[in-house]
Amino acid sequence: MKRQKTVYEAAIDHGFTRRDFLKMCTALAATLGLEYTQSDKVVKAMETNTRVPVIWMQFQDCTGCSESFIRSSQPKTESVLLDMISLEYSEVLSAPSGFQVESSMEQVYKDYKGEYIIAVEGSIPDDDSFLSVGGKSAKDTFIKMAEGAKAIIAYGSCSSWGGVAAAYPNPTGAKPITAHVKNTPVILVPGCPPIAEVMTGVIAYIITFGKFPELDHLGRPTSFYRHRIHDKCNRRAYFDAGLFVENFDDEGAKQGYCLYKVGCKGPTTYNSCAEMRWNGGVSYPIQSGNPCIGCSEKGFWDNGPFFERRAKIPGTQTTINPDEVGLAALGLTAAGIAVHAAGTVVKKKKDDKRGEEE
Ligand code: FSX
Ligand code: SF4
Ligand code: F3S
Repeated sequence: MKRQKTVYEAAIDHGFTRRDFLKMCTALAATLGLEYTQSDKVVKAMETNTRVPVIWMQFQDCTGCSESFIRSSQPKTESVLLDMISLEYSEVLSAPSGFQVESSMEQVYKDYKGEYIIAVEGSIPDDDSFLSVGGKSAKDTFIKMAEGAKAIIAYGSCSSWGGVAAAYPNPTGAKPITAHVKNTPVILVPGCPPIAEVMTGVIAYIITFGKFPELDHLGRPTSFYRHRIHDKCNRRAYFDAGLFVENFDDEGAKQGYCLYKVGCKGPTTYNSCAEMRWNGGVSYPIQSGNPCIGCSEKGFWDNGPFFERRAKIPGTQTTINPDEVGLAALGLTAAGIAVHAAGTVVKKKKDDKRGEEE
């Protein structure tokens, strides 16, 4: 088996100083949710761990996941791509193309069997005639590469759940990649696309610690998917006060009121948008005036219609009625909060149940 450079060696080769390297490790420790004092763990790992060969496969997708990934601000994409991993195959980022790049995939399979990681975006069609890459069935290539991989990262809602291609009537018979994986561990990083820093954070964690971060019952990293958008939403005070946008151009919209009545799915969507935000922390859909459409949830394309108020929060049977909660604003504050709190308890129970059912 060929030896890859350590992350530290690669960083020095790419012109980093020791000081730059230590700074990178401290920042990375913060992204991984470690205490400042634990950054020496990251330094040690980066000095000894060799770069991991990565094969980035694309199936039925829109390339939005790659587009998101290359915009990561912490860890910076270039540091992930140049120092932590050795990206051996990517339709978007590899310099070679055609048979040349297809043969590098074959080479990785031979040289690093059991060691390489596969990152996947896109779903896989049941019928081979819908997708071939390099003249071969994409499904067969994936199955073979998956068997030789150490781990698989499913980036995006398409590879995690089926995504847009699997939306009704699912003409290609699209399935999530887990339908074709037998024994290799898979981590799901859903979102259409996922947040850049979540994407790089997950891969950085795996490379630093040589294992997956803690996963929830659906296989998603808990550190990024443990909260509903609604739990951390910047408009949440308006929900609790019963102040809602009724139409996109009304006074409530100008005031930044809650978007529940114009279809927000934040109450049933698990993702880090409200905490981490997008584009290096600048904003996220709700902050920018658009309801959450639940893009990280299973089957979200069919969970519509988008932008229409939901009679009740689906899948949870929560009995919160925004009109009743609205009474809180007229003086029934305590009662309103009680209604809401009860709703949240019900939601929590149902969520726990949801996990058992799925
Ligand atoms: Fe799917 Fe990735 Fe949506 Fe696109 O490629 S998760 S369609 S944003 O980006 O696979
Ligand atoms: Fe935020 Fe949507 Fe919840 Fe309103 S319903 S508080 S906009 S997540
Ligand atoms: Fe998607 Fe909702 Fe975040 S639509 S990007 S999960 S706010």
